[in-house]
Parts: sequence; C-alpha cells; structure tokens
Amino acid sequence: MNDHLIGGPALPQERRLVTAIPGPESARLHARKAAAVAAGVGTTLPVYTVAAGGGVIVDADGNSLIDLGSGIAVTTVGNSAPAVVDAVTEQLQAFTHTCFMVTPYDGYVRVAEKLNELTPGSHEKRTALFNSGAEAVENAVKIARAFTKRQAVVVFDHAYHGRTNLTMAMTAKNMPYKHGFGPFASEIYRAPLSYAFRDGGLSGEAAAFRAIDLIEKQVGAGNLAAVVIEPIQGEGGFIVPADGFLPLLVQWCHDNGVVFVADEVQTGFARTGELFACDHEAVVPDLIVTAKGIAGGLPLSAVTGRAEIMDAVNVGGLGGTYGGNPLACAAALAVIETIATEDLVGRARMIGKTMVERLHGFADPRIGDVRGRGAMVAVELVEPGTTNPDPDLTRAVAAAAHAQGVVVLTCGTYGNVLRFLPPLSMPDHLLFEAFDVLEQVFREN
Ligand code: PLZ
Repeated sequence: MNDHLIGGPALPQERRLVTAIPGPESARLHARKAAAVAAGVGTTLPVYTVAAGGGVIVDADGNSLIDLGSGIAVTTVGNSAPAVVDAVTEQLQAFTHTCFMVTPYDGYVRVAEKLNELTPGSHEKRTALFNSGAEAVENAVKIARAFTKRQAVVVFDHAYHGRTNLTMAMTAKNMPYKHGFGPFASEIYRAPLSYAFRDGGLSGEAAAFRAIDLIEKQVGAGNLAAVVIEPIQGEGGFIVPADGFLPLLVQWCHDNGVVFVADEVQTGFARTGELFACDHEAVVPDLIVTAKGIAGGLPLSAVTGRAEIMDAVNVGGLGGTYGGNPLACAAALAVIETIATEDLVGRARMIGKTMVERLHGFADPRIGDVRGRGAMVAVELVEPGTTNPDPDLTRAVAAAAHAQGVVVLTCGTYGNVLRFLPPLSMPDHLLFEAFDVLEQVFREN
C-alpha cells in the first residue's frame, strides 16, 4: 500500500521475530514497570514499543509485530502518519498551549467546523472538544441534562463508556472496570440490547420494542434526559445490533423529547467502512461523541450535535484546561484530510472484506460468530454447536498469536471475543500474513 500512510523512519513492512516474545529487553523494562507503575494499569502484551508505522510495531528487542489493534482503534491513519507528523510539528513550533478558554486559536474552530460538517445530519450543529472518550461522554450527559432539564440516562447491556465515576456507572461490566470502585453515579438505567447471536435472532424492531418497554415502565420518558449507545459495541464484544434497532430507538427518542447520544468513540472516523457507524443505517443522533481515531494518537475527543441542545449550557459550563489542545487539533485536521485523500473509508471496507473472508475460511466450529463492519471485525469463540463462551480458548489463541508476532486484542462481556482493528495503513501482504498466522494458531490450539 501507499507510502503516504507509512511515514517516519519508513519502517520495513515485515513481521520479524529475532527473540522470543517478549524479548529480554522488554522483559527488563517490564520488571521496571512492575516496580514503578501502579498495578491496576494492565498491559495486553508486554513488548515495549520503540517505533510504529504502516502495519507494524517495532519493539525494544528489534522484533517487528503486525498490528491488528491500532492501540484500541486509535491509529486509524497509521502510527506517525506523515501528514499528522508534519501538521503537529508545524504547530509545535508555533505554540503548544494557551488554553482555548483563555486566548483561543483557529485550529479548535476548524476542527469544530469539520465535525459539524462531517457528522450525520444536515441540521445546524455545534462542537465542544475534550481530551478522552470518557470525558466527552460525561459532557454529552451534562449537555443533555441541561437541555432537557431531566436527569435519567439509559445505557445498554454490554456497554462500555469509560472509567470515570459517571462513565463507570454507564459501563456494564464489573470486572475489571467497576469492581470495588463504587458508589456509582445515580440515575443510570440499563436496557437490553439487540445481540443476534445471543438473543435467538430477535429482529431489530422487536429488540427495540423490548428496550423501549423497559424504559417506559422502569424509567419514564418524562424523566429521561438521554439514551446513550455505541452503534456497534466495542469493549462489549463488537456487537452489531440487528437492522432496525437503532432507527426505532432514535424515533422513540425524537417522539419523547429524549436526547439520542451515539458513542462513536471506537467506531468513528472511517473504521467501520463509513465515516461514522451511524451512517450505515442513516441514523442521525442528536449528539455524537468521538475520540480515538480522530487525531492519530494525540489525545482529543469531541461532542458534536444539534445547535439548540449544545447551546443550552450556560457560558463557562463546558471546558477544561487542555480540551482541544492545539497539537491535537492540528493532528485531527490532518487525520480528517488524510481519510478523504486516501479514501480510507473504502480501504476500511476492503480490509474488512478480507478479514471476514479469511475468518470464514478457517472453518473452525469453535468460531460461533464472525461479525463487525468495515475494519472492525471480531469472532466470538464458543463450545462447538452451542453459544457457551470459551474464554480459555480466546486467551490461548491471543497468546499464541502474540508469540508469533501478531498483536490481537480480546473483548466481550464473557471474555470470548477476539477483535481485529488493523490500522488502515496496513499493507495487504501483512494483513494476509497476520491471518495466515491466526489460521495456524487456530489449528494448533
Ligand atoms: N466509549 C465506545 O470504546 C474506550 C478502553 C480500554 P477513553 N475504549 C477502550 C480500557 O480498558 O480503558 C471507549 C470506548 C467507547 C468510551 C471510551 C472511553 O474512551 O478515551 O478511554 O476515555
């Protein structure tokens, strides 16, 4: 693939194992980590990165690993993508920070203009910028509450929205995200999702009515500020709701004066083969939360939405010292430009098609479901012929892939989902090689 996405030191696009994984230098660094870093901060694969770009991560021992994780769906345009490096370098030399709330700058306004233009819906919009996905989700809730003057928030089974106090309450899974960290924020209610593999193939409409019924009976539309949902769930297991689920929920929110918030932190910016996952079903959220892929690895997040909702907050009610940092804004503008000029939406579809074909080709009866959209694909591993989760196999396959120099991530409420999120700068030959490795790993485990 194309050099425009493989920048920096122009890393050889190859899988290269020169030591065991992790190698001795990584092991040494990991021992220092254990002595210096809080134990609660875990690592999936303790190889210590020294460079990354295109489709590879190079570690401290000189191994070159194929990256199917993109730092959890962040480096969509690639690591150190040339356009991002150039834009950030130029900004770095001009100024690094003033605080947008003190003396503002154009980069922030330009990112807001771009998000207002590109996010779903042609209505008048406003944007506010933050640092992390969780911070943006929290602000979306603040904004919805200020606009509706209501308090309740509905989230879904298997949801992941972050690790702050409010977003922990919104996140479904206890271990490792919530265990021992209560009390949690109040006025958060959980509704059932549409999860075809585990709900007997319930139609999207039927699943939406089931959720709406619960909301009406247990919360009451008149108390409800917002429904917050990931259009494809990320950490929860790459769960794609059945067709019709999201459009019906949006319609119900619209009819009841409830703010519909799409958490596109993981799905946004070309990842799913559309610019946003909502675009697959022409869903127009009132507010959309973005982060991760927005800025090529620099910390940036955003809430974008209907002008009348966004502007309901009093002046000074939104902000933060670093929100919309100039370097992150420069990176975001370069990312947005790169997605367009390199047709990364099309590239995500191609990569996704390849991954799905390869996974079906494994013909492994323990792969209960292959799902996802675009370059956001996962397999759910089960005992053959059942839906009983097999987290042990999932762990074993991930560990064996890591040992062979392929970075894969797991997810899912039951810990039985392997997910694939390659950077869209991944060259074809490496993508094929990664799936050759995975095929062999499935055969041997
Ligand atoms: N919403 C949909 O996927 C972050 C978290 C990994 P932050 N997902 C990866 C971990 O173990 O912490 C995420 C997400 C969705 C919100 C978030 C939160 O984004 O930038 O991590 O705060």
